[in-house]
Amino acid sequence: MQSDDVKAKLEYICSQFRIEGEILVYRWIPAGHINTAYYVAVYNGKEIYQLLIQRVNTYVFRDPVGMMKNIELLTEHIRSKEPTMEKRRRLHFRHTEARKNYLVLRDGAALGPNEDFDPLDESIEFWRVYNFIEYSTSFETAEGNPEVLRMSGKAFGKFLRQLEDFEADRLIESIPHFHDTRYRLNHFFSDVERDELGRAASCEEEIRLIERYRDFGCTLCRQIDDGILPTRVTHNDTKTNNILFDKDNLDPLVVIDLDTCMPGLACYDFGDTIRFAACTAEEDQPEGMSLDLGLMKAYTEGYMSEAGCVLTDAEVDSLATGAAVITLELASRFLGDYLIGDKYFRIDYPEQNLRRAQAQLRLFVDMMDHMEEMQQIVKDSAGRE
Ligand code: ADP
Ligand code: GN1
Ligand code: MG
Repeated sequence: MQSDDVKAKLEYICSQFRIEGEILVYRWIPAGHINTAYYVAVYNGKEIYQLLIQRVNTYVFRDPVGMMKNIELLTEHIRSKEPTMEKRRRLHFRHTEARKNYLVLRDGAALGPNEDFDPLDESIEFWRVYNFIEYSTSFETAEGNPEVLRMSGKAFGKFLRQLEDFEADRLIESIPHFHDTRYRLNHFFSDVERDELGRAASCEEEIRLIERYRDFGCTLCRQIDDGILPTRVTHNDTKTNNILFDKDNLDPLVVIDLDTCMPGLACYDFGDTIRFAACTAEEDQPEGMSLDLGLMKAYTEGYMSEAGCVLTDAEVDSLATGAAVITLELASRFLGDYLIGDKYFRIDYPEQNLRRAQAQLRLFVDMMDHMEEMQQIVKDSAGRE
């Protein structure tokens, strides 16, 4: 889109959300692989409003209305735990005239409040608007800083605790089978079999590695089947760029990107931050990628200080395995997307999904090589016999 078109579209969206005034500044926020976010500052002659305006990816989220209902319920629940919470510690969604916390456009024009739409229709756009959290930062990598991990552990540990008493059946599954690793791996191998773009030959080594660990990848699914691991409301996308921290002192202000909150495993939430931030390279950088046990220790200590009182013994025992399994699962998702032509994850260059998969596989192998040390870190931080 041309920049004038973007500004005009953002202005139209603001008007639909009953936000009056002129847009002083706007900029695209390049973080995240799924949605498209803009920072927008609006001046109404008296005050400046800072907003986050986001287009939800409806190829990924096929029931965006149900997902927005989930987010409303979750943010209300979290607010009810801390009613005096300052504004910059909570997400507050704007509503349209029809009192919806989202806006659907078809060919650029607003749909009526009860008009149906097909999320896969390319003329459809699904938008939402919420408060931009000022003076905050988030981390694309932890830059080797254990404090970033410790504070992230606290943030996601507290998030788990705050949702402990939330009745999971009030939520829809915003992405069915999201962290069902057995399903993910089956899906991956059927994409390999179809090989619709003839790309499988260029990544045989990676496919073989995933095949070798296919059974290990199903470990936690079996533990759910056997009633060993409970499911609970989890975030399911616990990267450090999904926490907003105070710019000065790393105080975690708010956990964001609640799109994937639904019933899941605590160990996947734990493990996903380890995968993303307790490592030595970026997500698409296989060169030099390994696990950083020092950063993992900092995260585990922070996480346990908040979530330790909630987790069962079996959940504690599953944390280190969760890190390895979620890393393998994501490798299969990146590689699967590469095989089908990069339809799911946004890419900045042609082979990015392949490189992302290679980096995750390196990290996975390194985690498997250090599994005992990882388990020891969890044991020490949990302080349980
Ligand atoms: P995605 O699903 O694409 O990852 P996010 O909701 O995580 O989208 O938003 C992308 C990025 O935008 C975040 O990583 C964060 O840097 C920034 N961001 C999102 N929400 C806010 C907010 N309310 N205030 C400030 N920055 C935000
Ligand atoms: C996506 O949207 P974002 O960038 O926070 C993905 C996660 C992956 C992650 C890998 C809805 O998260 O599952 O772990 O990329 N989100 C969705 O970086 O699929
Ligand atoms: Mg995000």
